[in-house]
Amino acid sequence: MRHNRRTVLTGTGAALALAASGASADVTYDFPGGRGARPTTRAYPQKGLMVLQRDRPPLLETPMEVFDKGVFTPNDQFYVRWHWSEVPAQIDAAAYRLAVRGHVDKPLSLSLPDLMALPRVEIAAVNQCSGNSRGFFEPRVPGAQWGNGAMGNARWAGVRLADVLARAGVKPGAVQVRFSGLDEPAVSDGPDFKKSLGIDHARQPEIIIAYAMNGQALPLLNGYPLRLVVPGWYSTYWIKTLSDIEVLDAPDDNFWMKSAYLIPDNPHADMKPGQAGVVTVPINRMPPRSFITNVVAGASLKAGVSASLRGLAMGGDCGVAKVEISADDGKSWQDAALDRDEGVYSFRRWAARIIMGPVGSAALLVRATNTKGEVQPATSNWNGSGYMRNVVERTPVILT
Ligand SMILES: Nc1nc2c(c(=O)[nH]1)N[C@H]1C(S)=C(S)[C@@H](COP(=O)(O)O)O[C@H]1N2
Ligand SMILES: [Mo]
Repeated sequence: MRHNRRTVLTGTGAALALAASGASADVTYDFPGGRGARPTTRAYPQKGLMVLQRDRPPLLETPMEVFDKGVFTPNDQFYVRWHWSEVPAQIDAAAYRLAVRGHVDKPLSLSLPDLMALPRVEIAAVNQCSGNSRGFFEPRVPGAQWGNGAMGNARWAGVRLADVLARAGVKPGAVQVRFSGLDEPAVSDGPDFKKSLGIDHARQPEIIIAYAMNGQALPLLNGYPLRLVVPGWYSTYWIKTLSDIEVLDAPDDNFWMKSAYLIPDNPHADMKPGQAGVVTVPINRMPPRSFITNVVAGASLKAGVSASLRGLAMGGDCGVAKVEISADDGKSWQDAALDRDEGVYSFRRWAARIIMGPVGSAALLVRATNTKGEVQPATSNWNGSGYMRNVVERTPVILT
């Protein structure tokens, strides 16, 4: 089912020109081994100031200071990631159809009004790229060298995937549901971007086909008019410009499930560089993470007095139970106060006052524990694809 495909985003042309002119670095990530300088851009449609990671396809990162402003990430600074450069440039909403087909009783072709006639549900959820924070891995790994801004939190509104599947009538023997959108491979033999979820997972009530994000239609670059939202799971499954849902009666062995987005099959997706015989599985649920958002690396703070810290935490695929901070590089920990709970899949804001140590260099740490009792590790995981980075974040500061 292919329709509504157009190319060349007007704004992308402008961004290409900016990149080609060799725009100077506007942000510098503290990546091991350097190479962290990046330009910022305002050249993309429906987007404000973004960090430009790549222009074709557009990979735009949310500047870190945005995360200090609120628990939800504004649509115009929400990060953007596509695999193929032929991204949909305009959508004819009146002609848009979502196909539901495969191992079903009654294949469907749903217009946007058809879809919106189903019960509306809302859920706050973190959308995080599997490769978020990849630039911090040591040794360095190939792939987009993201800082920590390939994540965002939004209130998504739409309809339950389960309701749509029920309308089509899933036949006995279904094992997975496969999703794809309007974007196309740049080369004709490239594999179309498709991802699948197990049938039982696909029927969970939190999985929605979203038509709104923070109370507005999705920005085109974030998947207008429809995207899948899979709360608690990495965003590789959150298919944008969702146009095709296919119920499968055999496991999906397409490239993006069988060969890409695989992680070592252990709780932290961890392995040693060069390690042989590592068993892999498709990436799936997210672990807890937390960040200090009001102090940047290298900042000067006053020694011996208390300082206010605040930031964000996420539980992964469950809620945040606890956030702790340390002003002495992890020797002692203190609980932070958790802000309003927007739902288990949302970011959770936290705040604390903590006494700074004596004059000199120091490190501020933050760690989250989720409601399953999982806590962030003191040392980072590592894997060759740079997925699922997780470690207690450390912010070096100078006390004066
Ligand atoms: N149609 C389509 N959906 C997609 C992708 C894509 O390339 N095409 N990339 C996925 C990946 S890997 C990520 S990280 C998220 C990024 O979502 P965002 O651009 O809205 O932040 O989209 C997901 N959905
Ligand atoms: Mo991603």
